Amino acid sequence: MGLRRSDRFLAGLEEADRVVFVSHVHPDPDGLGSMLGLAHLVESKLEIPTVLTQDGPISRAENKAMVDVLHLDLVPVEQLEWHGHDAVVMVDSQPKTGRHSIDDAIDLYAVIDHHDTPGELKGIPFIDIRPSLGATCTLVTKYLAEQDVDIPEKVATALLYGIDTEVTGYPREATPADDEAQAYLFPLADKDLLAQIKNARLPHSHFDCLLQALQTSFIYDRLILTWVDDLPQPEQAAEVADFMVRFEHVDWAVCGGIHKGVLFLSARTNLAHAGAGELLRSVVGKLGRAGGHDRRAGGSIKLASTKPSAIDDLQATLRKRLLKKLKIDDVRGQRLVPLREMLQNLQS
Ligand SMILES: [Mn+2]
Repeated sequence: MGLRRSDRFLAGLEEADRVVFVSHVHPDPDGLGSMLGLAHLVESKLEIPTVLTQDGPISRAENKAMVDVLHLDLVPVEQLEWHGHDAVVMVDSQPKTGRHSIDDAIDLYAVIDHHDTPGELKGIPFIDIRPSLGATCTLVTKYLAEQDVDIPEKVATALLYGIDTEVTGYPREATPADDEAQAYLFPLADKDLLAQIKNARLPHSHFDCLLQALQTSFIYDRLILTWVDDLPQPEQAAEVADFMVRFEHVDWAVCGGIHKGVLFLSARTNLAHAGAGELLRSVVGKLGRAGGHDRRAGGSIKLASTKPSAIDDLQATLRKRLLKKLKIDDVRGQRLVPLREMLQNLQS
């Protein structure tokens, strides 16, 4: 019988003194859950110490709640003291995709991911990338099941939430493997903690941002495009796009917003096989970076200037490219909420 992938993954780690897990910036539940699950696998099977890192701030309310409620122990990646015999495992992302702040010179032992966006993988001993899967946590759950490792409540809860957040849209970006993993984890997870995470309390800024988003949304045929001046946190662009794509008259929602001198973009579609990641990547082009999945994509552009006129120009460029890619005529957009209604609301 041939070696299973989880056997090969573990075999390559036997000589390591420590296994360091890294993921992408703006850590999300799939990345956090995958790190936690693999760390549990390594500790159970090899008894080698592990470190979970955090790349940049965790900003979305639910993600912060996940870290608090599950007491995740994360070391800021910039504070980590690297040792010679560290084995470094990257999850839910690929090297040199502009999504990490770790030094590109650090050698990786493994990349375990499910993104369409290709990274630089040359020389990496262990690679398991399955873009068909809804979540990296699904792949990690398979490893744990294959190795017959008991999954503690905390780990099961994190993995289940990681998968849950990746397969919520419609049409679902899930395979039977994602459903199997969820069914496997469900009895093991703490459902109360899960509910606490999903219903995390939201800051005032969240509602300010939503109001602005409603007031600045324009419809172009099957696309709704939203610009937000001040994103309270980068991931709110995705939250806005998730909200807007449910509008019954559109197939695509794109939201762009600015946070600390960077324009963050998020795209969502309700069309199957839309290649959203690749579409956004070609819209952004050399202006910045972008990528993602079939129906969900994200990107960012460092602003050369934060002058309103420069931002207007950039938005116009992106809008033109987007409309062209989606084969929509570049005509004046229609406001989601007409100005007249906004004024009436203010007066009532
Ligand atoms: Mn993921």
